[in-house]
Amino acid sequence: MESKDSGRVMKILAVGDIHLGRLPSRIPEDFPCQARELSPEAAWRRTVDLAIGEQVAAVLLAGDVIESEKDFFEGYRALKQGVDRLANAEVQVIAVAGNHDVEVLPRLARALADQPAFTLLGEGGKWHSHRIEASGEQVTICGWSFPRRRVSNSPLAGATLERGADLTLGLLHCDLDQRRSDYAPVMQRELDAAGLDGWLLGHVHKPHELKPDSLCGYLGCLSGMDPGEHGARGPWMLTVAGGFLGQVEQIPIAPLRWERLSVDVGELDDIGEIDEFLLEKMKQHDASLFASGNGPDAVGLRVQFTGQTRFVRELPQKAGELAENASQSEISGRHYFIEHCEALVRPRTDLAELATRNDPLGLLAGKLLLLDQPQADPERQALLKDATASFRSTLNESRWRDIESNDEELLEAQVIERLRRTGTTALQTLWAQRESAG
Ligand SMILES: [Mn+2]
Repeated sequence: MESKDSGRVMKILAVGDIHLGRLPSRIPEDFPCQARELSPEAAWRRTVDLAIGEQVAAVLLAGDVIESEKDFFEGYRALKQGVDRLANAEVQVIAVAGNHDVEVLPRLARALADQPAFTLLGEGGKWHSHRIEASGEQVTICGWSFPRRRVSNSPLAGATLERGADLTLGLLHCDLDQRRSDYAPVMQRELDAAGLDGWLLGHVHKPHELKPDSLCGYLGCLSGMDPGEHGARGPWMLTVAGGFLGQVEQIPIAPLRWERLSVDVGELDDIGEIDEFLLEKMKQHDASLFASGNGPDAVGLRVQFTGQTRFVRELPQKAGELAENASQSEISGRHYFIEHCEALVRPRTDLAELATRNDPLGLLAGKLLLLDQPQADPERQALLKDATASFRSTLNESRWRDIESNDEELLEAQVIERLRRTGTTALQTLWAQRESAG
């Protein structure tokens, strides 16, 4: 047995939004793993197992640990069970409250008042720090908790953070680089100016690619709850040696993973073999993702058929069937279901050739070709200008407004992506009609 002091390396496990009390959406009814086994609670149990198994000195929780006050009993029980197990294994738990658990986390802290292993940092919206010592290393954690559900000013405004002589990390639930937000808006330059050695953030569910040399960013949610939260999810293992951060690594232990798979069907010769063709691509994808182990129990897959094919007429219908049946398969002991499937394919005829036709198909092919023209092309510019104006008038989503105000390049990329998608779908339909007409 290794002792906690062996190797002179301190390990810390950092955990983003858990949302205990929530269940993942869109799991098929007859799926072998039920939503409960794929829940944030299951991911939290695995995180506790990992922390104990790896003998970490501390587990950091970056807020939104519990979904809401109405999940108090269930969420509270799951959190407390984990904290008790960690405490018994002499692992400290240091948490800040986010906008979802503004009341419930302080309540837990009071219930655990006799439990020195649990620390709620920054209660009442005041910065506090806490020192962890293990393996001859010292790390100071500076944290701030939401004092109420909505906070529209920066938690760093007017604050002076006291760093230790040792490695000092910030733990904060906030809305990074959003000037106007009710969820503790913070600008990157404020974090940079605070003089700490790194920042571990909660709130946004998509993790950043965190690196030890400039550690700053979102940990991401512990477990993806819907298809929008695709990609690897899990806690982050940090090692500290000689007063410096060593490794910073995401451990993808969430039991459920959402994935997107683009399948080029150009090589498909027989539409009757599409299921086998897709399964083969899924196996390749599985092998490339989970070669090193640590795979999830279940994968919800969003499939997109792409490429140039003879089966422009058949594939959209086939995609619809696959999605409607939530088709399931087992690969390397993992249960897959197809959450969504769509076809964005083109006929084998070149767009340039189609564009010479004097009909709607030719007109559409011409527009799609414009998207690939150089930026300076006046016709391309005119197309994008019209499309941007029409998207702006139809879309009133807040994310669209943010993009509009912040980033012209990103807006243009999104307009192009939308045009390509709607254009390709329309081309599919027109081509299929033409084929049906004989
Ligand atoms: Mn949040």
